[in-house]
Amino acid sequence: MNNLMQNKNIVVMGVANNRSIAWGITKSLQNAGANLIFTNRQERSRQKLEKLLAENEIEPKLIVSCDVADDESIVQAFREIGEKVGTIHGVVHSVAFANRDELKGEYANTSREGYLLAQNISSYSLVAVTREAKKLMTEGGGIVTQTYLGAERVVPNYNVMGVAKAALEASVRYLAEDVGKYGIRVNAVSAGPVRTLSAKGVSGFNDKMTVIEEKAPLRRQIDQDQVGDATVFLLSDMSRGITGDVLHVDSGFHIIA
Ligand code: NDP
Ligand code: N5H
Repeated sequence: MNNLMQNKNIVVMGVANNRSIAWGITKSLQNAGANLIFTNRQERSRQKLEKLLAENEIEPKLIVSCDVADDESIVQAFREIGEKVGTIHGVVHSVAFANRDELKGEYANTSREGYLLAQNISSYSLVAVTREAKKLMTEGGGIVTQTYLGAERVVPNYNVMGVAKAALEASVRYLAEDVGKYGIRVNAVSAGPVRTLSAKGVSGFNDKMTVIEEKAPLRRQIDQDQVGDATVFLLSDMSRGITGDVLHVDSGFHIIA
């Protein structure tokens, strides 16, 4: 246990099950003494989350429903958090979505609808969330989102999601400039491949895992806990001089040509 996040109210968005990156982050936040507030889209995820919290003896401050595709749902979720919790000190944005059939083959085949869907859920949502969260972050704090190397390089099959993550990373920089004057920092963690529900069944995932063990400087996979600890660092005062940045938690894979 460390006290990095003692007395800090942190909103975690995107726990679907025990494999979720947001669950790794939850465990790290709990270890750092944070008070936790959760948002879910699906009722099924809420039930999974409640079970996980009980099993791990974590007492959440609040769980609210939030569909990031819907502005009113985001406004309502943060309104409820404001009413029931008051000031918040951080947000973990760990949500993304693209049509599975557009996460393979040629990127040029992406439909207009599929392109906008990926941008909407995976990138624009951070803008809308930051706007609402900012109102409750009256003592400053941190916002951290999750990205992937496919934003910077062409990674086969990542396709429309790579373009959405590129927009997300650019958004991190523009948002960081907007909210820096209020003492709020915005950063992203760029994780290596982690076997989660989202990753299940997507083409080429296993190959990406194998190549990390072969080529990354650390020659080993990363896991949810490593992403969790790095995310807590970016939320905490330890990173008080860092904003608008992307921190790679990928065993160093991104530095290799
Ligand atoms: P999970 O499947 O565990 O989590 C994805 C989450 O996105 C789910 O909790 C889901 O909520 C949520 N979500 C999707 N659409 C919406 C919506 N409209 N409104 C609210 N929530 C929504 O997968 P991961 O943990 O892998 O993904 C988390 C983040 O990490 C994503 O941004 C992903 O791109 C990123 N990432 C993942 C990597 C990996 O290898 N797994 C690598 C690098 C980055 P619900 O369950 O309620 O549907
Ligand atoms: C190069 C790769 C492998 C290929 C691309 C994978 C991209 C995955 C990201 C998105 C988020 C996956 C996705 O939207 C799946 C959905 O179409 C279907 N799944 C669901 O609906 C489940 C039930 C719910 C919970 O999922 C969501 N998202 O709501 C990238 C990999 C090496 C790394 C990776 C997997 C990156 C990433 O961004 O997740």
